[in-house]
This record gives sequence, C-alpha cells and structure tokens, in this order.
Amino acid sequence: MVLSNLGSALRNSLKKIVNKVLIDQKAVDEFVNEIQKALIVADVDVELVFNLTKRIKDRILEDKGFSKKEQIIRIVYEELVSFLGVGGDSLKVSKKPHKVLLIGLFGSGKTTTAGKLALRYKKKGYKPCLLALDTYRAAAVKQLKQVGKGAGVTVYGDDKEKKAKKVVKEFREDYDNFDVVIGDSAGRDALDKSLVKEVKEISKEFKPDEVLLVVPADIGQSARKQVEAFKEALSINGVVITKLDSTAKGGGALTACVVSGAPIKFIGVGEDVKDLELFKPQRFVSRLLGMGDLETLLEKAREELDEDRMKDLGKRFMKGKFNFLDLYEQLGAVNKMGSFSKLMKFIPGVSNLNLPMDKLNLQEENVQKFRRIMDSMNLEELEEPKTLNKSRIERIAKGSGTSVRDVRNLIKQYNQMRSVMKRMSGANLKKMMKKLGVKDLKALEGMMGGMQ
Ligand SMILES: Nc1nc2c(ncn2[C@@H]2O[C@H](COP(=O)(O)OP(=O)(O)O)[C@@H](O)[C@H]2O)c(=O)[nH]1
Ligand SMILES: [Mg+2]
Repeated sequence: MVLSNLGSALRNSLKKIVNKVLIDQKAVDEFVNEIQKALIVADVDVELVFNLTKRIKDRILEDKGFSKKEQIIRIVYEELVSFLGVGGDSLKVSKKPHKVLLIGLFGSGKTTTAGKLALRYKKKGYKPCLLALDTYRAAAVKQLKQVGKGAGVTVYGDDKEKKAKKVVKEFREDYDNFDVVIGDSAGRDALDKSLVKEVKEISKEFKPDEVLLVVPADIGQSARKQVEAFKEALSINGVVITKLDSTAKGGGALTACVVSGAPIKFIGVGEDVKDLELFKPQRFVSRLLGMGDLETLLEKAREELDEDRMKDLGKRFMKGKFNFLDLYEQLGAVNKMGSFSKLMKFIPGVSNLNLPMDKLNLQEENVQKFRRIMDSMNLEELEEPKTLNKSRIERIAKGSGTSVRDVRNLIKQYNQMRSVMKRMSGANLKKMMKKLGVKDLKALEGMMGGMQ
C-alpha cells in the first residue's frame, strides 16, 4: 500500500476526532498536531506542512455548524487534494505516432516505467512500441527487450550503436507505424552537462510530444531540487514518481514535485509491469484517507445522533420550553448515547462549564420506564403535559403497566427539569453554575430529581 504509514496515521486521527462527542478547540489542536506529525514523518517539508495544517485548522474553527464531523473530513480531503496539484490527464494520442521520452537519473525507474506505460497504452487499445535510447550502459537494450516482453510490445534497439540520436534515425520508419513510441533514455549519477547535451540531441531528432521526468520517491523532499534542475536545463511536461510502494518518504517526493511546478502524471507503485497509476489527487487522497471507511463511520455517528436536531432540542430544553415529545426524544438519545452526561454536552453553554458530567447519569431503568409511560400518552398529552388530569394519569398508568405513582413521578421530574432549565437559561447559565460551583453539583442533581 502506497504511503501506508501516512495513510493510517491520518485515518486514525480522523477516526479519533469523528468519534469525539465534543469537538472543541483542544480536540482540534490535538488533531492538527497529529496531522502535522504524520506529514513530517512522511518527509513533507515542514513549512509546507505548517501552511497546510494552518489552512485546515482555520477552516475547521471557522465552521460553526454542528455537522462538524463531516466538515472536518471534507476539509482535510479538499486541502490534501489541492496540496497535490492537478495530476495527470488520461492517456491521449493526438497524432500518430505519439512520442513520449522518459528521462531521469540512474536507477530512477525509466526502463521499468517505459514497459508499464506501454502496457497501459496497449490496454487502452493503442499500438505502442519501445525505443531503446540508453546507449550508455551495455545491458540497457537487453533490459528493455525483457521489459517489452513482459508488456507484450515491440522493442527497437541497437546494442552496437553508441549515439542515441542515431538510434532514433535508424528506427524511424519502423516506429512510425505505431500509435505510440516510448523512448527510454540513459541516466547519469547526477544531472550533468553530458546528460543535458544527450537529452537535447535526442529531443532534436526524436521530437517528443511529451517529455516525462522519472523521479524515485525514496529521495523524499530532495525531489524538489532535482525536478527544478531538470526543468531549468530541459523542457519537461510532467513527472513520474516511482517506487512509492517502497518508501515512507513518498509524501515528501509528491509534495516537492508539486512545489517545483511540474505536474505529477503517473506514479509507480510496484516492480510489476502493471504497477503504474495515472496520478489523480482526488483518487489518491480518498484512498489514502480510506474515505469509504470514514463514510461508514460518519453514518454511524449520524445514526446515533442527529446533532442539528439535538442542538435545537438542547436550546428548547435550556429555555424550559419542552414537552413530553421532546423529552421522549431526548431520552431516546440518552439511550443511544449511553449516558445523560454525553447528551448534556450538546446543550449550548453546558460544554464550556467543565462539569463532572459523569455524575449526571440517568439510570437506564428509569429511562425505560419513562419511555413506556410516554408511549401510553396520546398526542395531546405529549404535546401539552398540562392536560394530564387524574383520570388520564390512571389510564396511562394502566396502559403502560406502571403505577399512578410512577406517572406522577415522571410529571414531577418533567416539571423540575423545566424549572431548572428555565432558571439556567441563556446568559444566566454560566453565572448560575459558577454560583453553584462544582461542589454544589449535588444540589443541581437534587433539583433535577432522581436523575442520579
Ligand atoms: N518497488 C518498486 N521498484 C521499482 C519501481 N520502478 C522501478 N523500480 C525498480 O527500480 C530499479 C531501477 O529501475 P530501472 O527501470 O532499471 O531504472 P532506470 O535506470 O531509470 O532505467 C529496478 O530494480 C526496478 O525494479 C516501482 O514503482 N516500485
Ligand atoms: Mg534504464
């Protein structure tokens, strides 16, 4: 798996924040720190990392919505995609033959990529061939012939010829019959004068439609200098980054290429002739983050709690303006979330108070009973608890298999909750909680009647 360490670090951080009930400044800071670390470990330039994570953080904090979890994933996805540039176009052959020249240093993966690229064209229905322009190393022609065999394409090469431009001439009539010709040139240990001269000579004779620079991912960030040097000396149309499967530094190589201004067209993801991908930032990032996986996670979170609805409910609760229908829903959410304290965190204002929320747990038993009682109420009673008179209470007790005392208990608690919430409403909340102090939380629990 390409960049598997980076991918799993990013996925873990996203999962962690998505699973949080409350996404506050601290959670965002922690999340952003983790992302920074993961990118730096993947060899991405520190300054680039800070710029990227600052954008991510600002956007997350800007977003005041309660559907923040979706937003966070979307923001991280979008920022990473734009971080990785535009990517490559799908394979096109504008004229026959379409000529591609691969250049790069020794061992960068030119020959391997030539075979992979030929196979891609072939699979698209084109007729490609390979041209051995590496006259520098003795075994180069033989290697390309082997690669060509693996891809099932014709290879032209002359291991007696020492001048690459002459090889171009020698086989022109042959390769002219193909849809695509891919030239595999020689490398050097570094970009020196002789390499620049050779590539220029080849280009003059071959007249490539596309010059692709092949860069191995294991050089990490230093890909930037390499790409810039090649760009300055020669004209290139794009970059192929190879060996992304076998290094943890791929993040550095990818981002360094983007910064150098050369689009990444393909990525090599293995030694096999099939292991070449068109580089599409969207696809790349969504796989890196495991978007399908995250979607499932989000769905689950959404199922558990519709945050917008809870926020609205929370507000009405705080004003003491809620009826049994709201209470019913609230209790349902308590059930799903496991505790009243988790739920309280969604009520605006409460989350900032740093209360020992675990003390405010509603007992499962009571929740079930209250819900059963409310199940036996009719809509009028649910909407307007004031209409509950003696005979209605008796009917409800019977219908729900509870006692009159239980029903009265629910009504009592409902009224107490309402009056507590009313008193705590709006701006008074903070003041009041301060006055109560954490020590007096018991008093609050008492007021809430049996919530403990
Ligand atoms: N794991 C991995 N190895 C690669 C990839 N591309 C090339 N290689 C290996 O890198 C080495 C050098 O490749 P080669 O094509 O000969 O490089 P050249 O000197 O630029 O022509 C070979 O051992 C290839 O198998 C890739 O995407 N993944
Ligand atoms: Mg080679």
